Amino acid sequence: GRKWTEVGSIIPELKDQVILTRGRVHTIRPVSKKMAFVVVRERGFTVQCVLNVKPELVSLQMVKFATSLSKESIVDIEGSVSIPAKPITGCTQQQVEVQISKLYCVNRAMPTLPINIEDAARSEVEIEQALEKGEQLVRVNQDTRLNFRILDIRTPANQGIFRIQCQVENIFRQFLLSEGFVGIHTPKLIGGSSEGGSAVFRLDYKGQPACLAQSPQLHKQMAICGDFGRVFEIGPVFRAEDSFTHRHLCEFTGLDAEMEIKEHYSEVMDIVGRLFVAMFDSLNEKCKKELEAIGRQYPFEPLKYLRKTLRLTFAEGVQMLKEAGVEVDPLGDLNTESERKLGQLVAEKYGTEFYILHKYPLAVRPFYTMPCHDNPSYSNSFDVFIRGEEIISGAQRVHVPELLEKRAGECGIDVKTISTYVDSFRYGAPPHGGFGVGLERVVMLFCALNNIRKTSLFPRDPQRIAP
Ligand code: ATP
Ligand code: AMO
Repeated sequence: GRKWTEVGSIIPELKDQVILTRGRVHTIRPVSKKMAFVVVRERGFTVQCVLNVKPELVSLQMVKFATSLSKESIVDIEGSVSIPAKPITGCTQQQVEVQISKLYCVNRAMPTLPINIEDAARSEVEIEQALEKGEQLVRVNQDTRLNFRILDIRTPANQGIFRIQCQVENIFRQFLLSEGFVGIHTPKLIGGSSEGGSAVFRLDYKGQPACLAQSPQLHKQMAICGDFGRVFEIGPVFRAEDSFTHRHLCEFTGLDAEMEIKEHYSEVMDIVGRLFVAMFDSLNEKCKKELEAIGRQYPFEPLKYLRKTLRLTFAEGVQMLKEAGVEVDPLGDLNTESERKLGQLVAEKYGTEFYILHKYPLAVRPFYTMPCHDNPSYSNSFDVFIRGEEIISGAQRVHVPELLEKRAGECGIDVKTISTYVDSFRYGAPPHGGFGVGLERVVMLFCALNNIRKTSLFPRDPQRIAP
């Protein structure tokens, strides 16, 4: 086969070489009957290509044909690489141009698309400025973007977001494998709710009541009872959320881990801290282009984090809030607003936007959470925050069946619905703990985005089950 060059790889070093590339028609600008510019885009990268009759590279018909092509059509282009007099500001490949010798349309897009990619890729700031100048443009709203998601995800920022998502998953897997964790898969069709209570999708399982798993919680713990020592899972999680927020989905991707604990639940927090520092380092190093693309469309600020992850107790957090004039119930949960506020206070005081808050009040944690041995009003549990929003919940678990039954009862759970789970602790169970990460939240918050729908390829929320 012939050698193909990706648009993102067309660089000044290729000067005078004839290359072959495939991409989409991003824009077409006819200059005269004899000349036209075609910006070709491939996966977020753009290059300016020139059709010019003068050096007799192409015919008049070719120029006419090219200017009739619809945006987003797929074209093959053969041409030589040249260096423009001035950088091409609108393109990612600013220092090069391609002098077209052949152009072939591989597949035509319909002439009028529901979303203009150029408009969809513009930054909010740019849009405001353009509107002030009285420019005609179509502001692409979130619903339109999601309705025509396959067009929306062609923008450079979106291409970046989903490559970052892939890297988050990759680092999660690689890091845990290197720490002796085993990847597992647990059932998503289960007999009872795994997190207790509400927000569960119920369904009929061949005449038996069943649920879509709200987490792999019960089965990842059972895997520990089955002697895997340390396990992780990457899989879908279902939550029948009632309300429409910027950070809740009805289906998301859970990154879960569970491990034996030798002495203290801090062993779990230690893994979390090191895992995420490794992840952020890797994202900053390996996803520079992706972060730049996101920064061109959204107001991105790099995440501030410390080499050694900060841990504060819930009580310390409550105290910090109190000193800042925010009263919260010391034995209740933090609401979204106080979590945000605490995030700001921590960033000011400690210079980090990533931290762990631990020893939560027992009353606000799920039934399987281990109470603190020295003060049963609190629990061996933690949440982890990025920029003041939760990305992880974790805890040591109750591994004593009698206590587990008691706690389930106190939390209003019918023990019969989870009897096989409770029974798995009757055959000898090691102390253990773990955590669950929301993948879409990590990407949303690392990239400083304001809505979780931006980090889900085809989001499912209380109002959306298509596309
Ligand atoms: P977790 O389930 O681990 O707590 P989460 O981020 O989904 O993760 P929630 O338990 O749903 O958190 O809620 C934490 C806090 O966020 C609640 O105390 C509540 O104040 C706020 N919150 C949760 N859901 C909503 C919602 N739908 N609308 C507004 N605020 C909400
Ligand atoms: P939790 O319910 O806190 O804990 O969920 C773990 C993490 O998943 C993310 N998350 C969500 N993301 C998008 N949409 C939602 N509706 C949503 N709900 C939660 C958050 C949250 O931190 N079994 C425990 C984990 C454990 O203890 O191991 C659990 O499910 O980032």
